[in-house]
Amino acid sequence: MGSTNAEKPLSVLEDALKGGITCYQLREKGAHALVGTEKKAFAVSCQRLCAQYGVPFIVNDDVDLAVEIDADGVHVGQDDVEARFVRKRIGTEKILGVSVHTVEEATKAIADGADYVGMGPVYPTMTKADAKPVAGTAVIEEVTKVYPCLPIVGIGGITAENAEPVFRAGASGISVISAIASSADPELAARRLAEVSLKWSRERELLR
Ligand code: 3NM
Repeated sequence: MGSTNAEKPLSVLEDALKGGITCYQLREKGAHALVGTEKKAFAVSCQRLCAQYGVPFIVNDDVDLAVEIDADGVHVGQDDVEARFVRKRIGTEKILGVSVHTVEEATKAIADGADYVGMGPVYPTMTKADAKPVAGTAVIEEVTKVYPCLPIVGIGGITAENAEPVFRAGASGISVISAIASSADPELAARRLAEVSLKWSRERELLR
């Protein structure tokens, strides 16, 4: 059997870092997910790599692990431990991200102390088995109108080619898995995504 990207996640991460990703979230889920000491060792390896590139390292869902290894932040979904408890646990210096799908959930996330919200799936995705129905960009636009200063990161099926409407709707960033991890050239894929993202952050500055 040939080596696939899925078998070399650390080298994919390093390529992505070289390509210019600005934040990394460890999301160790699914049938073959690492657990226990293996998960911790892998997390620490990812954390060290991110530190070398000055990129924040965030842990999805596993608050105990994040605290244990002193990660830069935690991201939780609506079905995970409540964001306000996470904020209490990690303190004010760490990054807290919350997945939201409505203005009401965004309101609660802000009250709970979220630094940013993740919104998706914007487009169809094969990556998350229990993803909600495709939401498009309308709800990002809606949340942006109510909370113009809230950083929103779009997720779900996003590529460099279809990212523009996500930024147009008001997202400050995009979050991807397969666009980088399933690419034949993860560094180039990350570079293209970083370029699109940079273009839009400049555009936003000009609109201010
Ligand atoms: N969360 P890809 S969609 C992890 O809608 C995740 O909250 C989603 O992977 C959400 O970039 C998703 O490969 C999968 O589509 C994103």
